[in-house]
Amino acid sequence: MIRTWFDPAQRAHAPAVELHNGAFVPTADTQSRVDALLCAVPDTEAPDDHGLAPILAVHDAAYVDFLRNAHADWQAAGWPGDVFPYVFPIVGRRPLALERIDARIGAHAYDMATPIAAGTWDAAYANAQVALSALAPLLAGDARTTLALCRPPGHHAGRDYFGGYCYLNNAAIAAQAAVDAGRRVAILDIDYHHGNGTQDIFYGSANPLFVSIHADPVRDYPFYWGHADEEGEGEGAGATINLPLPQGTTLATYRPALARALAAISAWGADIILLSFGADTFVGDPISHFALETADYRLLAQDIAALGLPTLILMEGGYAVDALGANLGSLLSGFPA
Ligand code: OKP
Ligand code: ZN
Repeated sequence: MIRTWFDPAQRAHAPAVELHNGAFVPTADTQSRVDALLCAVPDTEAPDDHGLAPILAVHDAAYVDFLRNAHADWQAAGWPGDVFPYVFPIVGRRPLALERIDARIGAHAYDMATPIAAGTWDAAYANAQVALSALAPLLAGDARTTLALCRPPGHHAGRDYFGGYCYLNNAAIAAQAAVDAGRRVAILDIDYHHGNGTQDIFYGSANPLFVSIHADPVRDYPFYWGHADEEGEGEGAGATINLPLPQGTTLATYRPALARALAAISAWGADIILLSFGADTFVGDPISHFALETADYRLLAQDIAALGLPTLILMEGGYAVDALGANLGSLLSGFPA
């Protein structure tokens, strides 16, 4: 059995709607995703509290402060509903000492799909602790595979920004903790969407290695990151690898891309893998356009497990709620405990 961490506080994040193509629509990251994920695992463990320090090793302190207080600030301003930005400093973004919550939020937001609701901070904080707690037995050599049942996801969140349903970057927080423990870390991101936040956080770092297989951002969210020519910079040059694939991708196309990713991870000499797993590559996903089948996840897992490296699986996306448990279960069936 693969040890799994989860915290009920993750349910507290319950934004009502997101803005998409001109209309407010129900958010795709529903609370029902939590129940679907829990169906795939018989038991979960409550996380230990590792505090703010490992979060602040990745995220900007002013951003963390902003995130923690945003909903209270919004309510104090007298506005209803969840916290949404409406103005974005795409030119000249810099840390101005602005006062109003609606002024400050734009400097940390890059989309309008990611409202901050009453329980968002508690859920995001719990997620980070879940990720760190699931990492611990791998660092201690006490497990081969562990699972952090994160929700909301994390891989779109950067050092000081949120977007794509993500607020704190769980994979990046765990990766930095593993690097600080002296490990050579590979982050393998197989969510349908490019993990722009994770890439951005480590773009200038030689460790971790960041490898992502995702829908070509020429056609898919997050559009502005994840193109094949993004390879890292400075000390991180070559430590970012992007493998964009076309819409309609099935296992026949996906598996060779995974083989390339795994060969790169192996050649780089990783001693631990952090797998950002999104089940939104599933054929039935309502917001995505790949065509993997439930049984395919087991094969992908077996390919990854064949590297023989300790692996922390972190949950990212996956919005076909009825199939989410089965898809996660299929993936887990391909990993050793
Ligand atoms: C988060 B993760 C659909 C619009 C899609 C946001 C996608 C975020 C995906 N209503 N925009 O990578 O699964
Ligand atoms: Zn996704």
